[in-house]
Amino acid sequence: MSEGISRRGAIGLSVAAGLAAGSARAADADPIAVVSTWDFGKAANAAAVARFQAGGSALDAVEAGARVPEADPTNHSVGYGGYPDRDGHVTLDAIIMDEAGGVGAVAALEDVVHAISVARLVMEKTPHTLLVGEGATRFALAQGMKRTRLLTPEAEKAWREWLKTAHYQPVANSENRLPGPPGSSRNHDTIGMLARGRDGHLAAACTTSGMAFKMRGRVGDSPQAGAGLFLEKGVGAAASTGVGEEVTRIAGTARVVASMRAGLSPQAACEEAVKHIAALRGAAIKGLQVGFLALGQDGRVGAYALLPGFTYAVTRHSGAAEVLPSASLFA
Ligand code: SD4
Repeated sequence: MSEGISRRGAIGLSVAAGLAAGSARAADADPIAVVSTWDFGKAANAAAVARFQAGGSALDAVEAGARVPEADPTNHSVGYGGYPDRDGHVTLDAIIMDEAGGVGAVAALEDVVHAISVARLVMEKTPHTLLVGEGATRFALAQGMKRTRLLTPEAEKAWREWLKTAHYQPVANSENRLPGPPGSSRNHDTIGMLARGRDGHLAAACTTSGMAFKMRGRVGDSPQAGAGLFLEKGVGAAASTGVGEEVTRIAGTARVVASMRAGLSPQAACEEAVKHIAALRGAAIKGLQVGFLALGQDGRVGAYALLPGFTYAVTRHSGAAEVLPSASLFA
């Protein structure tokens, strides 16, 4: 009997959801396809949307998008051209997630450019969710990926300059400090990317070389499910950027998604997580940046940061794109 009641309830709900989705579709013939962190997310989003338009899945789209900054030698905190750790090794962190609980990640990966593709292979070809260091590189090479020296002459020069003082201090919004024209940033950072197909299917990816001049072996939030990236079918997805330790402490993106599951909008969920970090850490986070970006199952977007300066790129299925400033807790 109770089974019958709940089944009727479920049918009622799905009809209501179907009607709501129908009117939302009519109101929005060109829904948001991809959102990603920072100004340079726009170029990555374009590649993701091209993949959607070619018939690719949301997972294909985020992989294609994340590969754009990975391959860009002028981008100093993702992939090729990333700034090294304090010992001069470029080490990459990446994660990809799908709706079926699929998670693949790599941490401290060396000598392979496309960490996001290695992460996808971890998800699809192994029984594991995360491979690190030498084992991750060996796996990537065994899967046919090319060995590449990731330390570019420019990144090596910056590292040698840094060695003179060896002062480690994360700089807020270094991602968007462009000495050249937009798109030629010297210090781009992590890309977190959340995609939603026209069919409503979600996928998410994050890839980074982490904090410049980090301790050897340091892994940030980015490749950790629930810290730098999280996705839950029927709820939405979230990505983070900034000082990864502050995100990891609170399982930041798992928290954002849990808030959305509890009924908060993507915007309110990002705000709640940022405020929680501030309340928890007080003076310890002075001058540090953390930003969250969220995409609801219904296509709504939220973003919020500790400090001004966090930006995110929003691209629709038609390819129409904009870069928006996130609101922040502190001025
Ligand atoms: C990390 N969260 O490794 C990354 C870095 C980042 O914007 O996102 N910077 O801590």
